[in-house]
Amino acid sequence: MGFVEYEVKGAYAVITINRPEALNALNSGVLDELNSVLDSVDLNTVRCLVLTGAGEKSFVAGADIGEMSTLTKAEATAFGKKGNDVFRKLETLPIPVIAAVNGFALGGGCEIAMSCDIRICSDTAMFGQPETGLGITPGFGGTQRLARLIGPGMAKQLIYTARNIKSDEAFRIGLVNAVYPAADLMAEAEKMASVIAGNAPIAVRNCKKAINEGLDLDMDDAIVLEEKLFGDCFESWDQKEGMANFLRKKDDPAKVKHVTFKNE
Ligand code: CO8
Repeated sequence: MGFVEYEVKGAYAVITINRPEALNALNSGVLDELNSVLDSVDLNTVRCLVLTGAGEKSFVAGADIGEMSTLTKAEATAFGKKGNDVFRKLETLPIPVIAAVNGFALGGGCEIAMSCDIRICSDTAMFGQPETGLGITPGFGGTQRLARLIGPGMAKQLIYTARNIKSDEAFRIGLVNAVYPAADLMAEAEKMASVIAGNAPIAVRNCKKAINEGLDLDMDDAIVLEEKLFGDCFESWDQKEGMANFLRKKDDPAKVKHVTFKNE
């Protein structure tokens, strides 16, 4: 493993794309390693992930333009599928993923951030889909996820103009949830990961599933999906103890305690 670092920090873990000499651009090697790292996450112990880029300048500056430049149509389609498969694995991982965008998030970099559940960024971050300036379309899900996240009108404007935007504009249009001074970004991301990891893991997973899968359904079916995932929580120790703890607190405030959820 050289292009992707994986560090477990208790109940959450940090994945770092580590190719700073190319601003963490995604070549086949990076995508293969990221795929392996995602497969290796121990979902019994790790309850949330943070994804970031190595170095101070870039999160991910896109797919590797050198590698793409000589591809045939068939090879380009296959490369697009390779990236899409990894990004979809990230998006559908049972546990939440926070993108800590610490610099350039261009092309495939913006697309991988959009495959995460939550995006926060440094005040130095820059987002964009520069592909039409390179003679291609976004190919790792950008046309789909950007339109879903910020609406088709704004997504079309950004993609057709290939204009990069700074962190304040990314915040204003809802592409990121929060902007922090660069020096504080990782601490803030890890603080959020720790909070998420402290909540009932089965409930958090079911929320992710309900939101992700429900968005592709009409409201009648989406509500049925939520009912099922809600009901499933009632087979968990975490639900029984979480609610019992609340009731104990009501009886006697001295009994206040933090529930250490068991993921069972
Ligand atoms: N691919 C390959 N190498 C890159 C990339 C990239 N996307 N971005 C930066 N690098 C390399 C540079 O070539 C340079 O390498 P070297 O030192 O060997 O010359 C090194 O990183 C540092 O980059 P710069 O010297 O350019 O740094 P600057 O600070 O001057 O500029 C920028 C930083 C503005 C980020 C600039 O590097 C840049 O514009 N990069 C390209 C950004 C871009 O266009 N990204 C989108 C790529 S297309 C894409 O992601 C499509 C995804 C879907 C693919 C589907 C395939 C079918």
